[in-house]
Amino acid sequence: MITLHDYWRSSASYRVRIALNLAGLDYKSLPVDLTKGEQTSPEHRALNPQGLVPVLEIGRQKLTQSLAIIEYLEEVHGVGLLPDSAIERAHVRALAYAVAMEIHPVCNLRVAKFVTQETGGKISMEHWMQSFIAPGLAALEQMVGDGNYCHEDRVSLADICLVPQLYNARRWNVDLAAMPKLLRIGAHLETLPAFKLAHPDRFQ
Ligand SMILES: N[C@@H](CCC(=O)N[C@@H](CS)C(=O)NCC(=O)O)C(=O)O
Repeated sequence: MITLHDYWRSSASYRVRIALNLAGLDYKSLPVDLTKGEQTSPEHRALNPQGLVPVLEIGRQKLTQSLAIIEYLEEVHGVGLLPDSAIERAHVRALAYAVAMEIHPVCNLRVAKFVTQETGGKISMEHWMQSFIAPGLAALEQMVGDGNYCHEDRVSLADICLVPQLYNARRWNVDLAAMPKLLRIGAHLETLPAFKLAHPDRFQ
């Protein structure tokens, strides 16, 4: 039995949903409502002391941190999300980290809320999000390949990070017009069943 504690709009949860689908694993989604602060409840902190989603329960194991979870799935189920050569793996990880370790943490709910509250609303949530997502994705635009995937011709860890970040960018009305490569890759990935099945609209 595999259980994913997630939230429909959470990018990190969305990544893990895609990876579970790519691995062909059945799982049950247990929603943690971030808008109600359920991630800080004692029950959730018992699963993840960081008070974050996602948490993946596999039997008695509790896994946290989306990229660690995805690499676990990769190692155990051989999904093929990382290229064979060390240099290419480093590149794919760099693309993934550009999203997951640069853009995403600054735009986390608790960070954005703190800024809005501490500035008495002078910095709006949307302005904050746009200020970090737009330049972060503009940099990524220069790092990805010219095809239908972030790297070469197959789904990688980088694609799993890109699609949720594009979804999030649209949510905050980020202007993506100057990022044709990311838009093309995103449009292609969204046609793939593993990505479609993981879409937030299906978990709302
Ligand atoms: N680095 C973590 C980030 C997890 C994370 O930031 N989750 C967000 C949702 S995308 C969350 O639970 N936020 C709750 C909050 O900020 O209070 C991962 O990749 O799993």
